[in-house]
Amino acid sequence: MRNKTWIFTRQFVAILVVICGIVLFSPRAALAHAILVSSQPAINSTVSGPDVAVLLKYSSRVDLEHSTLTLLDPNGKVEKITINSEPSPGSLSAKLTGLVKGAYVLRWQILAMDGHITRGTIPFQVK
Ligand SMILES: [Cu+2]
Repeated sequence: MRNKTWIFTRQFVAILVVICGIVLFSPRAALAHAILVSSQPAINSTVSGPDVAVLLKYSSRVDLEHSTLTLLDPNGKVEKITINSEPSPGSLSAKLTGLVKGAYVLRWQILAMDGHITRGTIPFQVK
């Protein structure tokens, strides 16, 4: 009973099984929310001013439009920092300018592609 419809159906089922397998097993990382993997400046590090480059790397892709960076300066003033770009998927960059000597806290809040928001803080010193 090998007519054309039967062969087509078998191929269709085979393709379906392959697609399901790819969806279920391959992009595990893409389903997780974003965790900070590395940061520049590093947490609790001391860096030179007045300009400090920021590079944050996450464990999954992030939605830049719904992600924010703020900087708490030594005087207690909070400033919103513009996110410049996504140098590679899951990372973001920004530039801090005109920093004086003292203690700062960079706060990040990001939206991962799975719809989860994560946030954290990066305290650092400018010498
Ligand atoms: Cu998540």
